[in-house]
Amino acid sequence: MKCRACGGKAVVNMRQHKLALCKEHYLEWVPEQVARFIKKYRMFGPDEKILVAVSGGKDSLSLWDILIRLGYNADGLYLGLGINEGPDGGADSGYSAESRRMVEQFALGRGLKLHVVDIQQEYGHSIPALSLMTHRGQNRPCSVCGVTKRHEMNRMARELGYDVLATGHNLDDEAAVLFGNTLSWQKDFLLRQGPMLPGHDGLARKVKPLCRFYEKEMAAYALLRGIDYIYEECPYSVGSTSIYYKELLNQLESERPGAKLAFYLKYLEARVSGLFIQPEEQPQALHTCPVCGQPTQYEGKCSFCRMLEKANSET
Ligand code: Q46
Ligand code: ZN
Ligand code: ZN
Repeated sequence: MKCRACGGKAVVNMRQHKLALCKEHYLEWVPEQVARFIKKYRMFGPDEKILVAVSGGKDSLSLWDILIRLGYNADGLYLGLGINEGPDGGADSGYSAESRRMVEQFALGRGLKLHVVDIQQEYGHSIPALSLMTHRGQNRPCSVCGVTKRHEMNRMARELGYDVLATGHNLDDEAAVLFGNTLSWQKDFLLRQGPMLPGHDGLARKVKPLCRFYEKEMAAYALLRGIDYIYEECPYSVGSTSIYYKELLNQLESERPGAKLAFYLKYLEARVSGLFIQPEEQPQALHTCPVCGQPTQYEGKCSFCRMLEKANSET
C-alpha cells in the first residue's frame, strides 16, 4: 500500500475515505481535517480561549495536541473522579490516579496549562461514593458521573473565562449515542447532539472537533505522534449499552466501510435541514440554580445540587 501524497510506504489505510497515507502525511492530514471541521461547523475563531476536557485517553489528549499544533489558545481541564478500581486499587492507583498521571505528564512535557478539579476534595465525596449514597447502595456511578462532569466542565469554563469547551468525542462515540437516541426516537436528545452547541443562558458553547474521526484513526494518530495515554477504559464502562452499540456498528462497518460515517453525516444534514428543529422549537429557556448559580432546566436546584444534597443527608 502506497501513500497517496508521496508514494512512500503507507502506514494507515482508511477504506471509508479510500485513502492510504504514510506517517508523515497522516500526521499532517489529521490536523488539516480538524481545521476544516472547526471552520465548517463554526466551532471557534483563532482568538478564542478554549478549555479542553482531558481524561487521559487517546482522544482528548490527541485533541489537545492537535489544537496546539494548529496554533490555538487551548488549556486543559482534568476532573479527578476518584475511581480507584483497576489493576491495583487503592487511593493512589487504579483508573483515576493513572489517568491523572498521564494528563499531568502530557501537560508538563509540553509546557501547557492544566486545571485540575478533584471531585472528592471539592465536594467531599468521590464519584463511586456519591453513587452509593444516592442510589440506595447500588454501585452504578455513570449517571452521577455524567451529571457531575457536565456541571463541573461548565462551571470551570465560565469561572475561568473560556469562550468554548472542547471534548474529544470521536465518530464511534457520536454514532453510538445517535444510534441509541434513534432507537427510541429521543427527540430532545437528538436536538442536542451536534459538533457545535451554541452557548446560551450561562451554558458554555460546546464543541467536538474529532466527531468525524473513527476511533481507530485517533488511536493511530496518538500512536504515531508518540502520545502516552491510558489504555484502560474506566472500569464502570464494562458491559455498558454504549459499548454494545459500538460493537453493533462495528459489525455493520466491517461489511459496509463508511456506514458509520454516513449514518452520522446524514443525521447532521437532516438536523440542519429542519427535520428535528421546527422554527418554534428553539432551545428551552433555562433557569438559574439558587445554590450554585449554574443554568438548569428545572425551576429550583439543579440536578447536581440536588444529588449532592441527597448524598450529604445520608452521611
Ligand atoms: S467515566 Fe464516569 Fe464514564 Fe466511568 S463512571 Fe461511567 S460515566 S464509564 S465516560
Ligand atoms: Zn506520504
Ligand atoms: Zn446547582
